[in-house]
Amino acid sequence: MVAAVCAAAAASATPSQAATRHYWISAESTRWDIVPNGRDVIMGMPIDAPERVTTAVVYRRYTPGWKKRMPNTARSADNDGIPGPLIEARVGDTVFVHFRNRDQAYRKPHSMHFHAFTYAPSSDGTYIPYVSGRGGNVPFGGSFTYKLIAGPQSAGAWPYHDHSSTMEESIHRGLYGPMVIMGRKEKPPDRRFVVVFQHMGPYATINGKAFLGNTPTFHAKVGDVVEWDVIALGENFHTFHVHGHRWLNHAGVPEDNRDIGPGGSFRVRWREDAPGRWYYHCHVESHQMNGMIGMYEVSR
Ligand SMILES: [Cu+2]
Repeated sequence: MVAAVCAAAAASATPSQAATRHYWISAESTRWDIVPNGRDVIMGMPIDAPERVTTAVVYRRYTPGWKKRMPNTARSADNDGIPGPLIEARVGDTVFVHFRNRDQAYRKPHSMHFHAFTYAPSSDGTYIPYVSGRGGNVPFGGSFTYKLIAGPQSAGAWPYHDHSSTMEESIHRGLYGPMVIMGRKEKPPDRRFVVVFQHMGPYATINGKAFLGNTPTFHAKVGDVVEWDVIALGENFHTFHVHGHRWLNHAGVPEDNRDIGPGGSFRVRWREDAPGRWYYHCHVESHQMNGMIGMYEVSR
Protein backbone atom coordinates (compact mmCIF):
# COMPACT_ATOMS: atom_id res chain seq x y z
CA MET A 1 0.00 0.00 0.00
CA VAL A 2 2.72 2.43 0.96
CA ALA A 3 4.72 1.47 -2.12
CA ALA A 4 1.73 2.06 -4.41
CA VAL A 5 1.15 5.53 -2.94
CA CYS A 6 4.82 6.40 -3.42
CA ALA A 7 4.82 5.22 -7.03
CA ALA A 8 1.79 7.37 -7.84
CA ALA A 9 3.42 10.44 -6.33
CA ALA A 10 6.69 9.80 -8.14
CA ALA A 11 4.91 9.48 -11.48
CA SER A 12 3.24 12.88 -11.09
CA ALA A 13 6.40 14.70 -10.05
CA THR A 14 9.70 15.17 -11.74
CA PRO A 15 12.20 13.59 -9.34
CA SER A 16 14.58 16.53 -9.50
CA GLN A 17 11.97 18.82 -7.98
CA ALA A 18 10.28 16.61 -5.40
CA ALA A 19 11.78 16.95 -1.95
CA THR A 20 11.85 14.79 1.15
CA ARG A 21 11.29 16.83 4.28
CA HIS A 22 11.67 15.83 7.92
CA TYR A 23 9.96 17.44 10.90
CA TRP A 24 10.66 16.57 14.53
CA ILE A 25 7.64 17.54 16.61
CA SER A 26 7.00 16.86 20.28
CA ALA A 27 3.73 17.00 22.25
CA GLU A 28 4.54 18.60 25.57
CA SER A 29 2.76 20.30 28.43
CA THR A 30 3.45 23.92 29.29
CA ARG A 31 2.09 26.79 31.32
CA TRP A 32 0.01 28.96 28.99
CA ASP A 33 -1.29 32.47 29.65
CA ILE A 34 -4.23 33.17 27.33
CA VAL A 35 -4.30 36.91 28.15
CA PRO A 36 -0.70 37.89 28.97
CA ASN A 37 -1.37 41.64 29.09
CA GLY A 38 -4.23 41.05 31.54
CA ARG A 39 -6.63 43.36 29.74
CA ASP A 40 -9.63 43.62 27.49
CA VAL A 41 -8.61 46.98 26.07
CA ILE A 42 -11.82 47.44 24.05
CA MET A 43 -13.98 47.30 27.17
CA GLY A 44 -11.31 48.74 29.46
CA MET A 45 -11.59 45.74 31.78
CA PRO A 46 -8.93 43.76 33.64
CA ILE A 47 -8.82 40.06 32.81
CA ASP A 48 -7.58 38.39 35.95
CA ALA A 49 -9.73 35.25 36.34
CA PRO A 50 -7.71 32.17 37.34
CA GLU A 51 -8.77 30.42 34.09
CA ARG A 52 -6.55 32.92 32.24
CA VAL A 53 -3.54 30.69 32.94
CA THR A 54 -3.81 27.00 32.13
CA THR A 55 -1.64 23.93 31.64
CA ALA A 56 -1.72 23.53 27.87
CA VAL A 57 -0.49 20.64 25.74
CA VAL A 58 1.27 21.92 22.63
CA TYR A 59 3.28 20.79 19.63
CA ARG A 60 6.86 22.05 19.47
CA ARG A 61 9.47 21.60 16.80
CA TYR A 62 12.98 20.27 17.42
CA THR A 63 16.17 20.06 15.38
CA PRO A 64 16.87 16.67 13.72
CA GLY A 65 17.35 13.86 16.20
CA TRP A 66 15.68 15.86 19.02
CA LYS A 67 18.94 17.70 19.65
CA LYS A 68 17.29 20.91 20.81
CA ARG A 69 14.05 22.82 20.65
CA MET A 70 13.92 25.23 17.73
CA PRO A 71 13.75 28.91 18.70
CA ASN A 72 10.52 30.82 18.70
CA THR A 73 11.06 33.12 15.73
CA ALA A 74 9.23 33.84 12.53
CA ARG A 75 12.08 32.07 10.70
CA SER A 76 11.39 28.85 12.62
CA ALA A 77 7.66 29.34 11.97
CA ASP A 78 6.63 30.44 15.46
CA ASN A 79 7.50 27.73 17.97
CA ASP A 80 5.81 29.18 21.05
CA GLY A 81 3.22 26.40 21.29
CA ILE A 82 -0.25 27.37 20.04
CA PRO A 83 -0.72 26.78 17.21
CA GLY A 84 2.04 24.21 16.69
CA PRO A 85 4.90 24.76 14.22
CA LEU A 86 4.06 25.41 10.58
CA ILE A 87 4.56 22.32 8.40
CA GLU A 88 5.44 23.35 4.85
CA ALA A 89 5.61 21.26 1.68
CA ARG A 90 5.05 21.38 -2.06
CA VAL A 91 2.90 19.08 -4.16
CA GLY A 92 5.03 15.99 -4.94
CA ASP A 93 7.01 16.12 -1.71
CA THR A 94 7.31 13.32 0.83
CA VAL A 95 7.16 14.49 4.44
CA PHE A 96 8.26 12.46 7.44
CA VAL A 97 6.98 13.74 10.78
CA HIS A 98 8.85 12.27 13.71
CA PHE A 99 6.53 12.57 16.70
CA ARG A 100 7.08 11.96 20.37
CA ASN A 101 4.75 12.28 23.34
CA ARG A 102 6.33 14.20 26.24
CA ASP A 103 3.09 15.33 27.93
CA GLN A 104 4.55 15.43 31.44
CA ALA A 105 1.51 17.06 33.03
CA TYR A 106 -1.31 14.74 31.97
CA ARG A 107 0.66 11.67 30.78
CA LYS A 108 -2.10 10.77 28.32
CA PRO A 109 -1.91 9.31 24.80
CA HIS A 110 -1.57 11.72 21.86
CA SER A 111 -1.08 11.58 18.11
CA MET A 112 -0.78 13.70 14.98
CA HIS A 113 -3.44 13.56 12.27
CA PHE A 114 -2.79 15.51 9.08
CA HIS A 115 -5.48 16.91 6.80
CA ALA A 116 -5.00 16.96 3.02
CA PHE A 117 -1.94 14.72 2.72
CA THR A 118 -2.10 11.24 1.18
CA TYR A 119 -0.86 8.41 3.40
CA ALA A 120 -1.22 4.75 4.33
CA PRO A 121 -3.72 3.95 7.13
CA SER A 122 -0.80 3.40 9.52
CA SER A 123 0.08 7.13 9.16
CA ASP A 124 -3.50 8.37 9.70
CA GLY A 125 -2.67 9.26 13.30
CA THR A 126 -6.22 8.38 14.32
CA TYR A 127 -7.24 6.02 17.10
CA ILE A 128 -9.43 3.18 15.81
CA PRO A 129 -9.78 0.48 18.50
CA TYR A 130 -8.05 -2.81 17.53
CA VAL A 131 -7.20 -1.38 14.09
CA SER A 132 -5.10 1.77 14.05
CA GLY A 133 -1.74 0.59 15.36
CA ARG A 134 0.85 2.59 17.26
CA GLY A 135 0.53 5.90 15.42
CA GLY A 136 -3.10 6.41 16.45
CA ASN A 137 -2.51 6.48 20.20
CA VAL A 138 1.11 7.14 21.18
CA PRO A 139 1.51 6.67 24.95
CA PHE A 140 3.40 9.09 27.19
CA GLY A 141 7.10 8.53 26.52
CA GLY A 142 6.43 6.89 23.15
CA SER A 143 7.21 7.99 19.60
CA PHE A 144 6.07 7.36 16.03
CA THR A 145 7.06 8.49 12.52
CA TYR A 146 4.29 9.44 10.08
CA LYS A 147 4.91 9.30 6.33
CA LEU A 148 2.93 11.77 4.24
CA ILE A 149 2.71 12.47 0.51
CA ALA A 150 1.64 15.86 -0.87
CA GLY A 151 -0.57 14.91 -3.83
CA PRO A 152 -2.26 17.06 -6.49
CA GLN A 153 -5.23 17.73 -4.18
CA SER A 154 -3.07 18.68 -1.20
CA ALA A 155 -2.33 22.30 -2.11
CA GLY A 156 -3.73 24.84 0.36
CA ALA A 157 -3.81 25.64 4.08
CA TRP A 158 -4.76 22.84 6.45
CA PRO A 159 -4.74 21.81 10.11
CA TYR A 160 -3.03 18.96 11.89
CA HIS A 161 -4.17 17.91 15.34
CA ASP A 162 -4.36 15.19 17.97
CA HIS A 163 -6.74 12.41 16.90
CA SER A 164 -5.93 9.95 19.67
CA SER A 165 -8.41 8.75 22.30
CA THR A 166 -7.86 12.12 24.08
CA MET A 167 -8.63 14.20 20.98
CA GLU A 168 -11.38 16.41 22.40
CA GLU A 169 -9.63 17.48 25.62
CA SER A 170 -6.25 17.68 23.88
CA ILE A 171 -7.43 20.01 21.10
CA HIS A 172 -9.05 22.17 23.76
CA ARG A 173 -5.67 22.32 25.51
CA GLY A 174 -3.88 23.45 22.35
CA LEU A 175 -2.75 20.34 20.47
CA TYR A 176 -3.15 21.54 16.88
CA GLY A 177 -1.12 23.33 14.23
CA PRO A 178 -1.09 24.71 10.66
CA MET A 179 0.20 23.31 7.38
CA VAL A 180 0.81 25.09 4.09
CA ILE A 181 1.22 23.01 0.95
CA MET A 182 2.09 24.97 -2.19
CA GLY A 183 1.74 23.95 -5.81
CA ARG A 184 4.85 22.68 -7.56
CA LYS A 185 5.76 26.01 -9.12
CA GLU A 186 3.67 28.34 -7.01
CA LYS A 187 5.28 31.58 -5.88
CA PRO A 188 5.14 32.14 -2.12
CA PRO A 189 3.39 35.29 -0.86
CA ASP A 190 5.35 38.22 0.58
CA ARG A 191 3.55 37.81 3.92
CA ARG A 192 1.85 34.80 5.39
CA PHE A 193 -0.54 35.13 8.33
CA VAL A 194 -1.82 32.07 10.19
CA VAL A 195 -5.13 32.52 12.03
CA VAL A 196 -6.52 29.63 14.10
CA PHE A 197 -9.94 30.09 15.74
CA GLN A 198 -10.54 27.97 18.84
CA HIS A 199 -11.92 28.34 22.35
CA MET A 200 -9.79 27.87 25.44
CA GLY A 201 -11.43 27.91 28.84
CA PRO A 202 -13.92 30.80 28.87
CA TYR A 203 -12.08 32.68 26.10
CA ALA A 204 -12.47 32.81 22.33
CA THR A 205 -8.90 32.62 21.07
CA ILE A 206 -6.85 33.32 17.96
CA ASN A 207 -3.65 31.28 18.04
CA GLY A 208 -4.29 30.47 21.72
CA LYS A 209 -4.56 34.10 22.86
CA ALA A 210 -7.50 36.40 23.56
CA PHE A 211 -8.05 40.19 23.27
CA LEU A 212 -6.11 42.89 21.41
CA GLY A 213 -2.40 42.98 22.13
CA ASN A 214 -2.39 39.24 22.91
CA THR A 215 -3.75 37.92 19.63
CA PRO A 216 -1.31 38.40 16.73
CA THR A 217 -0.76 41.86 15.27
CA PHE A 218 0.06 41.27 11.60
CA HIS A 219 2.11 43.69 9.49
CA ALA A 220 2.30 44.32 5.74
CA LYS A 221 3.32 47.03 3.27
CA VAL A 222 1.36 48.40 0.34
CA GLY A 223 2.26 46.27 -2.67
CA ASP A 224 2.82 43.06 -0.69
CA VAL A 225 1.00 39.90 -1.71
CA VAL A 226 -0.49 38.81 1.60
CA GLU A 227 -1.84 35.36 2.34
CA TRP A 228 -4.18 34.52 5.22
CA ASP A 229 -4.29 30.87 6.22
CA VAL A 230 -7.41 30.45 8.32
CA ILE A 231 -8.24 27.34 10.37
CA ALA A 232 -10.99 26.51 12.87
CA LEU A 233 -11.04 23.78 15.51
CA GLY A 234 -13.23 22.99 18.51
CA GLU A 235 -16.98 23.23 19.00
CA ASN A 236 -17.95 26.41 17.22
CA PHE A 237 -18.52 27.95 13.83
CA HIS A 238 -16.73 31.22 13.16
CA THR A 239 -16.48 33.85 10.48
CA PHE A 240 -13.28 35.43 9.20
CA HIS A 241 -13.69 39.16 8.66
CA VAL A 242 -11.03 41.73 7.73
CA HIS A 243 -11.78 45.44 7.76
CA GLY A 244 -10.96 47.57 4.74
CA HIS A 245 -10.35 44.60 2.42
CA ARG A 246 -12.13 42.15 0.14
CA TRP A 247 -11.19 39.00 -1.73
CA LEU A 248 -12.93 36.85 -4.32
CA ASN A 249 -14.93 33.80 -3.23
CA HIS A 250 -15.06 30.53 -5.20
CA ALA A 251 -17.68 32.00 -7.53
CA GLY A 252 -15.48 35.03 -8.24
CA VAL A 253 -17.70 37.35 -6.19
CA PRO A 254 -16.07 39.80 -3.73
CA GLU A 255 -16.52 39.01 -0.04
CA ASP A 256 -15.11 40.30 3.22
CA ASN A 257 -16.48 37.70 5.62
CA ARG A 258 -16.24 33.91 5.25
CA ASP A 259 -17.79 31.13 7.34
CA ILE A 260 -15.57 28.39 8.76
CA GLY A 261 -16.48 25.39 10.94
CA PRO A 262 -14.54 22.88 13.06
CA GLY A 263 -11.80 21.17 11.05
CA GLY A 264 -12.25 23.63 8.21
CA SER A 265 -9.55 25.73 6.61
CA PHE A 266 -9.01 28.06 3.70
CA ARG A 267 -6.55 30.56 2.38
CA VAL A 268 -7.13 33.92 0.72
CA ARG A 269 -4.65 36.24 -0.96
CA TRP A 270 -4.64 39.79 -2.13
CA ARG A 271 -2.14 42.46 -3.16
CA GLU A 272 -2.18 45.01 -0.37
CA ASP A 273 -3.50 48.45 -1.32
CA ALA A 274 -5.08 49.79 1.87
CA PRO A 275 -2.69 51.43 4.33
CA GLY A 276 -3.99 51.83 7.86
CA ARG A 277 -4.63 50.03 11.11
CA TRP A 278 -7.43 47.52 10.72
CA TYR A 279 -9.28 44.93 12.75
CA TYR A 280 -9.50 41.30 11.73
CA HIS A 281 -11.88 39.21 13.81
CA CYS A 282 -14.55 36.57 14.08
CA HIS A 283 -17.89 38.20 13.36
CA VAL A 284 -19.83 36.07 15.84
CA GLU A 285 -20.11 39.05 18.17
CA SER A 286 -19.93 37.10 21.42
CA HIS A 287 -16.68 35.51 20.20
CA GLN A 288 -15.28 38.87 19.17
CA MET A 289 -16.10 40.40 22.55
CA ASN A 290 -14.62 37.35 24.28
CA GLY A 291 -11.23 37.92 22.69
CA MET A 292 -11.40 36.72 19.07
CA ILE A 293 -10.08 39.91 17.48
CA GLY A 294 -6.69 41.20 16.35
CA MET A 295 -4.93 44.04 14.54
CA TYR A 296 -3.69 44.22 10.95
CA GLU A 297 -1.30 47.11 10.31
CA VAL A 298 -0.50 48.14 6.75
CA SER A 299 2.22 50.73 6.13
CA ARG A 300 2.95 52.67 2.93
CU1 LIG B 1 -16.12 32.86 16.28
